[in-house]
Amino acid sequence: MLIRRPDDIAPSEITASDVYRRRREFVQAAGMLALGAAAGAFAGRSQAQQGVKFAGIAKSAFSTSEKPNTFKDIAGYNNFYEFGTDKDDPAAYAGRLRTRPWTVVVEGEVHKPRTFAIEELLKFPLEERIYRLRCVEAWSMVIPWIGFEFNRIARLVEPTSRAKFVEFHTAVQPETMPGVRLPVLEWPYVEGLRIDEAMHPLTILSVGLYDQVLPNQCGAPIRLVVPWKYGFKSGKSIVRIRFVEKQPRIAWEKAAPHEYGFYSNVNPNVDHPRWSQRREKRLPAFFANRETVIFNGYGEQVAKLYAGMDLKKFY
Ligand SMILES: Nc1nc2c(c(=O)[nH]1)N[C@H]1C(S)=C(S)[C@@H](COP(=O)(O)O)O[C@H]1N2
Ligand SMILES: [Mo]
Repeated sequence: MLIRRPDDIAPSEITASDVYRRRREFVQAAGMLALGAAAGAFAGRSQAQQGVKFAGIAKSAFSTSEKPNTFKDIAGYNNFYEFGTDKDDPAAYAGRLRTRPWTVVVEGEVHKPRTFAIEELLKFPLEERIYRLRCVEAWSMVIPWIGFEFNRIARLVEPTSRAKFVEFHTAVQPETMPGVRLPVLEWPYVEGLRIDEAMHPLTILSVGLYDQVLPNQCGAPIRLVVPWKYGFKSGKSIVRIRFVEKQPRIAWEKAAPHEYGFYSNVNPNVDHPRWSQRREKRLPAFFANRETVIFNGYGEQVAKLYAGMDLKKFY
């Protein structure tokens, strides 16, 4: 979801060579990192977790019965701008992400701030949650996540009465992420939820998919998943969670405030300024011929969170 896509920018504003140059800058940045990675030992270490398997994961009643996409689809077509803006950049470059040691700081308006090592988080009772994921760009997938409800963390840190929102800060590793050298978004990528949205049982932190640890390109070692909202609300590679009083300004809102709002609930009745949200392309399909459902089909569980709110205004 580039702020403006080449096809709707007048040729007078941007030339093919600009696009080519930006792409080349990115590839150069990535190439420089590859040399660094080959020279240092960290490349091997960073990949040590990839492919590690889980066993005996409980099934969740919150799963959809729709057929999940293949592992190849899910791990081969990604948005993770820290590794580049093309759909295949994350799979190509995120192998270098260092996922150990990894901690998640939980702080702000809480009685018991705490730093969790990823090893502790992996000991939470994990379940499989098969969810639809609908990107604001109008493609969708069905993904069998492994994870736990975010509210488990919240209960341990005990939010104060002033905690009205939750911020999710994602990792910035300039030495492994070629994308953060370019001003595509403000880094770190910060996302946020209202506290009742965060505490909702459908909101999970995911640590795996299918039977293995999250592939780096999907947000290893831990990422948020909020299935009734557009995909960009689901921040990847989370390092910091802050309970706050004021509604945060999120990464895409800062980049393009007329296009992306804080709530970003999936809604076929509220078009993106540059495209319709009526339909979606369910990968690997080529055409957007599937009707998009309000709240991505989770309305029965979540519509009550927005009772009395004008969803056209709070988009
Ligand atoms: N840190 C970070 N998180 C991110 C993004 C990103 O660029 N950086 N992209 C978002 C978008 S736009 C989508 S659609 C989902 C995609 O998740 P997936 O690649 O696992 O399907 O991740 C979201 N989380
Ligand atoms: Mo997205």
